[in-house]
Amino acid sequence: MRKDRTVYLKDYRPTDFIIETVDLAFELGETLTTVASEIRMKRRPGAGADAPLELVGDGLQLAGLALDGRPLLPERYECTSDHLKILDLPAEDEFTLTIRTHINPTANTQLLGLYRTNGIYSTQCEAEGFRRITYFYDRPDVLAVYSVTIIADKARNPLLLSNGNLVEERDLGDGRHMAKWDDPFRKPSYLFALVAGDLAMIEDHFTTMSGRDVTLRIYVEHGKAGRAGYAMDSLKRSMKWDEERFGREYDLDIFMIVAVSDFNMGAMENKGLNIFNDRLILADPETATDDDYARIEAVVAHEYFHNWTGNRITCRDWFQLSLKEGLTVFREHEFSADQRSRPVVRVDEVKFLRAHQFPEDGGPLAHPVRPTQYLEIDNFYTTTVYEKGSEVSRMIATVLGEEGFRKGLDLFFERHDGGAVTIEDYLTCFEDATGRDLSHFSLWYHQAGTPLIAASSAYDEASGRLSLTLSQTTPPTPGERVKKPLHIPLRVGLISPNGDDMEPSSSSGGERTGDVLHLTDTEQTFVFEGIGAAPAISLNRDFSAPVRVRFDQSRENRLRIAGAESDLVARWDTINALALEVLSRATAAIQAGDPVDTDSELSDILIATAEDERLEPAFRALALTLPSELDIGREIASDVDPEAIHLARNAVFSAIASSGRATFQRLVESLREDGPFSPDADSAGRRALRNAALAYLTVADQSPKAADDAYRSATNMTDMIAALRILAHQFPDSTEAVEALSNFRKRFDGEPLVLDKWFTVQATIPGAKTLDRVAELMGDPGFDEGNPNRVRALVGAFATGNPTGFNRPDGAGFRFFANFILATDPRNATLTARMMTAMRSFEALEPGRRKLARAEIERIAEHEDLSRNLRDIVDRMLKS
Ligand code: B3K
Ligand code: ZN
Repeated sequence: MRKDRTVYLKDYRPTDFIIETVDLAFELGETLTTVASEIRMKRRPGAGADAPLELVGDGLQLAGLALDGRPLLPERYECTSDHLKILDLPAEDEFTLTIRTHINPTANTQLLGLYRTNGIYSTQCEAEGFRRITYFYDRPDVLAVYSVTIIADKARNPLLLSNGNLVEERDLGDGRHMAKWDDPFRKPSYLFALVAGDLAMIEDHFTTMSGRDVTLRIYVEHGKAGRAGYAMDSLKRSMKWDEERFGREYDLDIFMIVAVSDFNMGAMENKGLNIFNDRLILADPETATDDDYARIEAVVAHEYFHNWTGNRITCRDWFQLSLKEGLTVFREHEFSADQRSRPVVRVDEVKFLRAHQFPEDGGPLAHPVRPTQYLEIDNFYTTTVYEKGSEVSRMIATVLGEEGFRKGLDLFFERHDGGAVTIEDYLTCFEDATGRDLSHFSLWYHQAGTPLIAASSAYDEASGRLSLTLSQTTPPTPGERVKKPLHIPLRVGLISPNGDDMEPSSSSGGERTGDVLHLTDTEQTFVFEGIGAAPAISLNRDFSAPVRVRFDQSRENRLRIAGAESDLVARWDTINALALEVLSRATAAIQAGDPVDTDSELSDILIATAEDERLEPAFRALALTLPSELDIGREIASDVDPEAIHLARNAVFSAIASSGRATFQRLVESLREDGPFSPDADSAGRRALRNAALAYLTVADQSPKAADDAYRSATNMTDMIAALRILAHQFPDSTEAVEALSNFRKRFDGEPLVLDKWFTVQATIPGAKTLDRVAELMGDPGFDEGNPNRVRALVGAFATGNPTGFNRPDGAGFRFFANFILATDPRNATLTARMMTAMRSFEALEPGRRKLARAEIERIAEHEDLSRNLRDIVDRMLKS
């Protein structure tokens, strides 16, 4: 029997001892690092006088233990690699505990705790990595002031970094040197960081709103400093924006970012010393795409914003994770919207939420934004906690209005600075600041599942009255069958026959604030008076609530929204929904062996939108981009046949390509890149539109020529990879594709981040043959199975971005993937557990594939020695 280690929210209780200060001393050695941790602590008033001190470890080796400087006798403590229990501690007085541990950073392939790869020592402690360094109260509600001394060989590690301010630096005369860092801000252990090694650096400065000078440094591999400029620029803009928008000022004298190449996720907000995956720092026009630039800007901002939402105010326990992550994603989204085009940024967020969070919420891994139990907290860094959590904060802002939201957040910062708090504490601030009762609203944090809103309307011309009936249901999720109605703020637009917005003279049936309808019951009918003509009704403008909407409005009304809606998010959404309908119907026709109706009305809207110069290019590109095969699969939702979807999408795509050929050619020619590259959003939008048109043009011509020309003449990575993708995906066997792929490989040899794009382009070539290619690419000298970026770019992209290849009807894709997961799990469990979620929607597949997929998941589950991370995911996937 495996031991059940499930952690429950209801079991939360504070620690028996309070930690005041922690002095850490690291003697860095590649295979043997000694950590001395001197913890000043005292018994918490009210804790039992004889309660023992219980600290956690993970795979540790104890090398010494002393109380107030005197070694502890073995009968006073119990110690295993993951537990240290000390008895007979003073009832009242303060005492100092000194713990020495031995760790091996080179053997640490999990990339959690302190690890050394590529000659660089770095750390990742969130959520539970600090316990891989020393025995500690490794939980977010234990806040302490840290000082860190690092000793290491000077030639190999000229750089010694930790949190806070550098207070001492000294040569030790024996080839080693030391540095001491003090962080004056109390923090939890998950925000601890250390970096040592030899890196290049760029430096800049920022003057805060109160006039303090902050030194900004970004450390990268030697030779890459020229690619850190955009990240630095993003950092300065983030600092400024947070002052202006939320009144938040930076608090230390120095802010550092280190880019490392082996990193399990995107980045980490350690106090004063952010550590980043290098793909989210390094960018120049020749190696990074517009999407890379946008991601870098967003993640640099996100980690910086954590300094207030996460670091100054942290979580009481990990169940509150969305308190920092949801809110910080919301701040990041608002930043991106202010830096770029607001509607385009919002559409991208909606696409992401639907592609990742909705399936999570509708599948076996569904959980509330604030879960109540977990087996492995690392598996809860999910799109539900992050992105849905952000949408919940956005809805609070919609319910309270911008001013009310700001007041509530100001109160949150004032009241809880320096604290470790809960989501209830967060909500109470908004209630106290505005007087609004959010108790019903708070259900968004506790109930899982994506609500479905069904709408119907009736208009009476004689009275000018419009009735809109809205009902809500939330499908059952694991462990929660019965759902309650939520408070859903829905923005609504009424659009007149000539395309203008219509204002009702009055309304009834429920609360309405401006254009927001507050749906709070299972069913409500809102009645609007003074409506002069039959309106088209645009529901959930700006995607004001993370819900699905079913509204069988006339096609005529929907075309009106698609052509004239002033809210561009809703306009895009309607165009996208029309496309999804056509594509789903086409798929059914393919399955039935019937002719496909490619729908000329859809082509007309797409082409007209692409041509409409009143709209910004980035929006036109979004409208022109057909839903992906994965999007169509999610729309169909059950008995999904990826092959039929692929054929259907190609048929519709070709029809649009032929009817719009002239438009596409014009766009490709007129949007040709001239002048020096600029990563700004407008320029990126033009490139996006041109590349979307290029994909259609090559299909219309049934020739790779235009893409081949584009590949050869590309002057930046965005255009180059777009052309390469068209060649490889649409003409995989052409000489042009083969040559371009080999040219790209040679040209970017020694550029791992660029080769990742080359891996991904090939891993996502549709069709059964791609599996062999993926297996072969794992032997490419540029592939490294120990590097998470490489693994995600090749194997991850195959599993998540290649529906026909991965879901091969013979199950070979699943088998290959399961073998890979089993082989990689012992090396890096965070990575395998995360990758495994690629199969979470297997129940939606048609019966043949579903059975094969299940068999592979079961084969994984049968292994006794899976990591806890992977065990948790596969068991939950099979349980429902
Ligand atoms: N807080 C980190 C994520 C840590 C993930 C641990 N498994 C990055 C972020 O969300 O900003
Ligand atoms: Zn975050």
